[in-house]
Amino acid sequence: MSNPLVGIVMGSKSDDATVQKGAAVLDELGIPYEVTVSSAHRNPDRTAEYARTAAERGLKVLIAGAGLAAALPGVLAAHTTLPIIGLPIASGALNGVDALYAIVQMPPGVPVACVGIDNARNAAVLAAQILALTDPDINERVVAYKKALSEG
Ligand code: RP5
Repeated sequence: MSNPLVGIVMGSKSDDATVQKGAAVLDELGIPYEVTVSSAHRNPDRTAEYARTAAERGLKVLIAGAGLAAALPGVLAAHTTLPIIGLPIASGALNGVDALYAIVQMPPGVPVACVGIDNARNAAVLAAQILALTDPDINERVVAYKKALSEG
């Protein structure tokens, strides 16, 4: 795969099955990506370093999947100005509602986008749409993807 444009980060290996549904969409759209497991709580230094170096490594947008007290998207956003797409993952007693609230309720000035619980596919499509703004080839593939949706 050529240089990754999308960085997919997840808080735990246990998030992988959900996150991979987004990776499959990026594959379908021919968008290079990298996948990393790094928890905001268990690996705070590594997670910050990942975000701090993401732009210089050529990444353009980050997808961050996490469950429970899902700090990962917000912590990444604290260390980079790249757009972050938060993906709340269903797990634990609150089944993803906790993660949804944690991700969506960022303080003013430090936003992260947020897709629905377990909706990794939408996280990938949104990432593709962001990349499509400046990449005509990706734009063409996104337009074709949307056209296929409209044709059912
Ligand atoms: C979060 O806690 C992870 O994103 C995961 O969704 C959840 C549970 O993690 P594990 O206990 O399965 O590692 O940090």
